[in-house]
Amino acid sequence: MKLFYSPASPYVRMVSALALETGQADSIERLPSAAGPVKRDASILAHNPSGKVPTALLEDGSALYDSRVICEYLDARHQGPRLFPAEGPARWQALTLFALAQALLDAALLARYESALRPEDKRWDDWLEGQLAKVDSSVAELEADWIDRLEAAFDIGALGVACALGYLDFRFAERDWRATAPRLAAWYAEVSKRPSLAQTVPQG
Ligand code: 99T
Repeated sequence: MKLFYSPASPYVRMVSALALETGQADSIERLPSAAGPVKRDASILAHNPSGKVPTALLEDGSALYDSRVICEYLDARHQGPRLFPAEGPARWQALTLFALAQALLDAALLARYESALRPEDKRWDDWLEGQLAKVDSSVAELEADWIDRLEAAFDIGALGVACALGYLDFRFAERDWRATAPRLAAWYAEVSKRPSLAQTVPQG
């Protein structure tokens, strides 16, 4: 599989970490890319109209996106224990937790683009605060309602949450999400030791 890649992207990190967890990292060829919401990358656009990373290319040239689909595709392709539970409540809980991690990230990324990309005279503080409030309420929900499950099982939901929290450390270190989420912070410190996460710390 070929993968349009960015070392800063938490969504790409989910794919890379899952590939490491499932012993498939060597089968992925990284393609350099420069995805951006304003200046778009024509090489990605040729395969994915959103122009976003991750975008994967299969042997037959067909494209797979987004991170959720690529993760589930890779998980279906190996023989070891699955990160996507196959059925029952475990599956729906894992997918909901994964969706929560994605929603946290979507809000964080919009906040990042607002403050790093948008010209200063066009910024709207209330909108930025609205995105950061989504990040904060997601962290609060993880601490209050998901922490027992996070401590009990490492599945696609937990992997997604770890990548989301890693992105907060990477781009929003000054906001200190740990201050209001001590159990989540302790869980994250432990889970970050997994080679799949230790080897994919965001850079850029
Ligand atoms: O918005 C764009 O056009 C370019 N942005 C991206 O490609 C980001 C890179 S993270 N990726 C996504 O938004 C993917 C979201 C999708 N739902 C998925 O794959 O799950 C860049 C982070 C940073 O540099 O701070």
